Amino acid sequence: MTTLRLILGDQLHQDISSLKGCDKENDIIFMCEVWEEATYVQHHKKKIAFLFSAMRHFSRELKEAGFQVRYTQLDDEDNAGSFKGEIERVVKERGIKNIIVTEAGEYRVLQDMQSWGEAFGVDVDIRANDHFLCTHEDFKNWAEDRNELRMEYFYREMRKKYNILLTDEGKPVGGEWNYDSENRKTPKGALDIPDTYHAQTDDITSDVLKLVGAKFKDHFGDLEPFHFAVTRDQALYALDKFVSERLNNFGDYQDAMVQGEPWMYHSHLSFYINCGLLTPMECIEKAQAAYYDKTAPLNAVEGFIRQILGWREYIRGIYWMKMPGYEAENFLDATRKLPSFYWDANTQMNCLKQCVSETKENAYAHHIQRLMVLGNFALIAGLSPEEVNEWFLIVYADAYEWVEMPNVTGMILYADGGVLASKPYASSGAYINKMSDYCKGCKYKVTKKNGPEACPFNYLYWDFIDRNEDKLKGNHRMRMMYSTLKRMGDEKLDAVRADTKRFFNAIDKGDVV
Ligand code: FAD
Ligand code: DLZ
Ligand code: SF4
Repeated sequence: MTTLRLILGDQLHQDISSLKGCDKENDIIFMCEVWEEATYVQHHKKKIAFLFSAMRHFSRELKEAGFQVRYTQLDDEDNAGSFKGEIERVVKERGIKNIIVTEAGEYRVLQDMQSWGEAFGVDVDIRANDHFLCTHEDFKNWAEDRNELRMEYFYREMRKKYNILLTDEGKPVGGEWNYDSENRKTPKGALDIPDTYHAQTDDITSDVLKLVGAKFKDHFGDLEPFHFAVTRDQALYALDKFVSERLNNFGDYQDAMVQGEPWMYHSHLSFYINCGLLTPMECIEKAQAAYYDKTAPLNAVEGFIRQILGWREYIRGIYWMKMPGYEAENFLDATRKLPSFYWDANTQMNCLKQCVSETKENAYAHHIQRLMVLGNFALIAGLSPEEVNEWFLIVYADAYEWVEMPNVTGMILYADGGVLASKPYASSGAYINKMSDYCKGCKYKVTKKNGPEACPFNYLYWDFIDRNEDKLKGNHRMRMMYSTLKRMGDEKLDAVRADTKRFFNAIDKGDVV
């Protein structure tokens, strides 16, 4: 009996659970590029090109490994345009009775999968994705009965579970679980940042670039230059290059932003981990080995491992715990539309201009740009969670709803009322000025609090605190802000409110702010 084994665009690893026990003689491995997936939001052109090229390369590797692969390209005449339509087509053509698939990363697609059995009269075996390091059940068990969920405690459990950076006595190596306080250096003088990985364009990628250029003209972002890794070998090379060249500085400059340096000392591995080309554990193990080999310091290695073993798994746990319904959360009742400069970078706020331009060019921005510039503005300006979620899902090549949504709804917008983060990550221009050199080249003055020349982050921050007093003043971590607000006096507060009003009026009129 022939079994159909479906592999989605973010499941590109030969060790994926849907391939376990595969009968190479009889079973069909099925992959499809479908219009619905490429357009349910208008993904960045580079993101589509990256996934299609990686999918095509992966299907070639599967064939070389002796699997029988059926692959539908986007422009194939009979392409049904959706996962469901494509599955129906193959099921009918081949008289399929069994489908095996690894569970989808996104709730939307999982729901679709769960309907196939009844719709097509077939047996659908949906298997767990064991590339993630915490199962849904383990996360639920950890989260149950806790008053507050905090990443730090989850992360310590994960360190113990996988015996990562632990002494023989089970204590954290170096004595501390977390070295974040060492990871906030501000760059002084020129940094010597190594080049990022540049993959060569082969025939497969070249075909995909032509296809995407023709079919997705209206989508956001620059298609070229394109230099993502698109095979496992290339992704492994990018990982090794990161560990040998950047990891030693990863910790020190983790929170730093420098104009003209979009990549800094970050790993740029999220694209590859999220689509399956790399496993999270191999990234963790290589970083850990660098510490024991004394080629990278503990603050860097622990910091990097925490992002993957801690944050990434915690974020995913929250997503599945809160879905469905997480997409509708709006604790602060934020309703403002996304300003057009999130698309065209046409703003005089230099920090936002730089971060949006780099996003458009690279389908990448590093964490602190996403959090403290793009996200912080969205929070303090009261932008609608629905619009902000859609933007973040569109613009980054590593974006899938399971990881994007908790970062946006929970981490930057506090729209879940504190499930993910203990307080809103709101800040004025002072933080951006401390951690970057953006303010030097800005029309606005970061030291000015009010008036047309003042940095908009300064008055928007206090307007945010003032506007949300009822909802936030009970949070003990916000106590200091509310006592400062109380001391501010009516005159200053009126100026904050007037500046905020002027700023939003200008945006609403279509002025460049
Ligand atoms: P590094 O700084 O080198 O970190 C190493 C790895 O840790 C990353 O590759 C990633 O796998 C993991 N990681 C770090 N932080 C997080 C986090 N907060 N959540 C999950 N994983 C994390 N990450 C995505 O993968 N996809 C997204 O769509 C996404 N959207 C985000 C939206 C916002 C508003 C914010 C604040 C963060 C978002 N992140 C997202 C998390 C983080 O910004 C990216 O993972 C990171 O910038 C990717 O670049 P890197 O590989 O160079 O990361
Ligand atoms: C992001 C994406 C895009 C743009 N296109 C496809 C596609 O055509 N075929 C496919 O299998 N996967 C694609 N993906 C990744 C899927 O969106 C991802 O697998 C699901 O969202 C996971 O639930
Ligand atoms: Fe951004 Fe304000 Fe600095 Fe300008 S002055 S770059 S708007 S933080």
